[in-house]
Amino acid sequence: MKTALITGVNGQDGSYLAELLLSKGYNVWGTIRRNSSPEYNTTRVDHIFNKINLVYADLTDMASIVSVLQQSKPDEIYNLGAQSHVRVSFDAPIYTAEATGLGVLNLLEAIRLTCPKARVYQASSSEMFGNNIDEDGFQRETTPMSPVSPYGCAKVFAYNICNNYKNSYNMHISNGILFNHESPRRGMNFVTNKVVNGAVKIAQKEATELVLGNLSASRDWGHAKDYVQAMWLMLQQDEPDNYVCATGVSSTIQKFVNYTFNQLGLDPAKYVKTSKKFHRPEELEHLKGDSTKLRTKLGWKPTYTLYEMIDEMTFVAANKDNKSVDITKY
Ligand code: NAP
Ligand code: F7E
Repeated sequence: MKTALITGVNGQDGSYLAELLLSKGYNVWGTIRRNSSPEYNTTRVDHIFNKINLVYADLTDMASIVSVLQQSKPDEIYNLGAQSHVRVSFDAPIYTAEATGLGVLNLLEAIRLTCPKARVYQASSSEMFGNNIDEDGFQRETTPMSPVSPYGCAKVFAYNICNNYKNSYNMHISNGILFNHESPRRGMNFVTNKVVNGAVKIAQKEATELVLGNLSASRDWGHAKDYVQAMWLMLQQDEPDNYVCATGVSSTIQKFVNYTFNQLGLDPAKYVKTSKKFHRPEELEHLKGDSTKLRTKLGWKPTYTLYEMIDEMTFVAANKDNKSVDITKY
């Protein structure tokens, strides 16, 4: 039986990855952080709470990372922990750099000192490309990186230090350069789940409008369930490598909004407003990923279309008790 450690196990991806690894017979460990409302510490993993080992640890606290590595003795480490919100990274840039950037160096040093043979997955991001686009309209592993947010800058540092540790110390470290991926478990302050939950609330007559930011940006959205498969595949290879994971299909936020509202029988023009409050100081306008390397070398392919994913997110939003969530706050 293999042992895996997932940092940020109570995040969107951490929870799907934990399910996947349990289904493959892994002994799963995961890190969580202290929250002043403890009922929110494990919300995404409550259904598998008794099947995984949960430990308090923080990437900014190297002693806690060494401790969890010593306890779990992992064969595979999936580093998903991060301050992952791009807009928030402008509000808290130093913390973002510490957790999302330097935190990775803390982790790598701790691994090098305690379990250097473990295989490591680093959650890299399409946000690292910034506004660079290849001539054919795609971003891929070779596209230059010029990030346009503190989050993107921190991820570039993490990406580079992972490559540096791989080459310097012969460690098995792979970067997955993942494009946006969503699900019913997506945080409500990311645009997809904000739109879905906002539209459902309007359809259920609990809200009268939805206020968004830039509607002209486009994103390549996949489903988190498909993307955690790619993470696992990367660590099953004899050689570590870096891979883009994306659907290759890009849509604007406006198109996402139109489809979601129309499916609920609503005219978005009547309800959707925009505010500068939700714009970023610098915007990443277009993302569309070419994942040929991942598809041809590792046999990965997405199973969800964007519209199937929106339908699933809408179904879940419409069938839960949404009343406590005031999405106008995000
Ligand atoms: P998420 O839902 O925001 O989850 C992030 C997790 O990291 C949470 O469990 C969070 O804990 C934890 N965390 C935050 N700060 C931490 C720290 N200092 N030390 C340890 N853990 C910390 O993000 P996600 O969507 O699952 O994404 C997973 C990873 O992939 C992240 O690294 C993200 O940057 C990266 N990524 C995501 C996407 C995407 O589209 N989803 C695309 C590319 C890359 P709390 O709940 O306590 O805050
Ligand atoms: O924004 C626009 C916004 O916050 C998507 C993270 O997982 O993916 C994610 O980062 C787009 C942007 O995701 C609102 O300006 C309009 O153009 O859902 P988002 P993101 O910034 O792309 C990357 C790959 C990651 O690595 C990150 O961790 O939507 N937008 N109106 C809005 N965005 C938000 N959040 N809220 C709005 O009201």
